[in-house]
Amino acid sequence: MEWWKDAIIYQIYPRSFQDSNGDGIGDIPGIISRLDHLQELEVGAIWLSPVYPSPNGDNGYDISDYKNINPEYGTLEDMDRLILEAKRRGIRILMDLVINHTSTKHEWFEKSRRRIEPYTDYYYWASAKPDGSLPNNWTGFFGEDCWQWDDVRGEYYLHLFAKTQADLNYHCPKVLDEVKDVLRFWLDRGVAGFRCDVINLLWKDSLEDGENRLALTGLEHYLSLPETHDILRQLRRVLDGYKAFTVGETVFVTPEMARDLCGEGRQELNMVFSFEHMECDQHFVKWLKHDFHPKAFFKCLIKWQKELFWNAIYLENHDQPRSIPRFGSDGWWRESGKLLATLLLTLRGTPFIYQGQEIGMVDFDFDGVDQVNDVESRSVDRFLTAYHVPEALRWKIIARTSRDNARTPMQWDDGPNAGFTMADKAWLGVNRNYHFVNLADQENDPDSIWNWYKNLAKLRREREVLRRGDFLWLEATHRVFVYRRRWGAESVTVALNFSDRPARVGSRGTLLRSNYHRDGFDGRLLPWEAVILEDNGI
Ligand code: TEU
Ligand code: CA
Repeated sequence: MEWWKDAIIYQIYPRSFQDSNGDGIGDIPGIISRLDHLQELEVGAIWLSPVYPSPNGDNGYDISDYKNINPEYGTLEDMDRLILEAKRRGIRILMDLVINHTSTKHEWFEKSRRRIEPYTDYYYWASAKPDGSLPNNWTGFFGEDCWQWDDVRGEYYLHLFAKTQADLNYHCPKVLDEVKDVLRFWLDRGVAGFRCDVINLLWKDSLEDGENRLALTGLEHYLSLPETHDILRQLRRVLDGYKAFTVGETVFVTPEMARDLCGEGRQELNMVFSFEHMECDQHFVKWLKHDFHPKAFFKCLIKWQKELFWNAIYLENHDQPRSIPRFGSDGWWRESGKLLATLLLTLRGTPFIYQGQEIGMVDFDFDGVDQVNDVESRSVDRFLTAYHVPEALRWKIIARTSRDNARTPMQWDDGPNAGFTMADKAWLGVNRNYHFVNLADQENDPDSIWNWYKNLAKLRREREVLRRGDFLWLEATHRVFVYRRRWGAESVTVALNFSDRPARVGSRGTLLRSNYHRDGFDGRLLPWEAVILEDNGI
């Protein structure tokens, strides 16, 4: 079986993981110094959010040089050392491949805006409509329009994300050649594969107006088009030479679209990050949240478990608020943190753990928007201000949805700045709760969230059924989720109580794990209890 079907993958947001030189910014030597932590968690691969040179308009998702390392994070030699040191611990490195757009500081863009060949058409350039309005009516992912005027070129360029992130034009064949070159550059250095940023948006079929939508007008002109599939198959040919792995970040995909992107035999991606389960607590757009209803969440997970043979499983990443306040309960922090760990590590697919999740880190404790760095949050704040939304409401919306909730520095111990940096101040506020949410404390506590993650990682390694077994749901009510994994003669049932009240389930079996101290299981679950049962005689 492919390594990635057995592995747990860990996502690092380098800026916030570990600072080694006291400038308040996480870096590659810092990551190297923490590899033992990841080895203890039995991590098989690390997905590194972007470490390339970048003016940090979107913290690395705006790349200005694909073949180098951001000096804030280190050097190419540091990167080589990371690859080597990780390998010594059985850990592979996955790079973030951001090829829908580049930074407007990239040399390609600088040349394109001056019409220097062969770069002239590397981006989507267009002039205003005859009436002087923007080239089309599309709207961008960060809540604002997606055309920016460039004085040098005398035209507008397309940016689906921030205005410093110009979309690459794959109608120009040279662009794909450049990307293939980038792949080879990193694969030759020993990386094992890539997480591919917004990879289902690459191809724009035309720049015509889109049908008006509440959000993302224009979507039908670029969402998972056939030419994007062609591009992915071409990239696969390069990747195959290295037996490399890819997971695509794919927005707005249905299970059907996902199967076309990562189904066996498609020769495109190995798996995708789908978003549907992350959208079940929102109306239309992520800024309009409603209460979390576990049942809708379970139904969505079941649908994806059934419809896709294999996929990426995740509850957190650098774009989403933390999972405990969102799907669990602050009041039952430890129990619900362990319950969510149980869900993540017992569904079928490759689990992704996001830094800090393994110690139950929660959302930021900022007081106002001036403490927020996230380009998306700032854009949304401008948008809401333009619509005269009062400040208190704006802050409420942003505090609940900001991507910075997941980007505060990793909480290693209860020393200054949680052991993240020796500087007086970290680049982004450290959560004051680090005095009681930190790794060092949890290492000494057998009942900690950290030890629960370790314990389940071990169970997953020991029990093939948890990795390869098929998935069958047994109960999905407004608060209880029960499912079975089966592999040959092995059968294991997982029962989860997503509520502050005791619950009953129909399943029985020999207790393998509970996030409470108990000897046997009679069908009664305590608040936020998670149990794993060995099924007898099925
Ligand atoms: O994210 C793409 C994406 O669609 C969202 O998750 C996005 O962060 C936003 O919340 C949409 O409302 C990827 C990266 O993960 C993200 O960090 C980048 O900002 C984005 O692409 C642009 O590269
Ligand atoms: Ca540093």
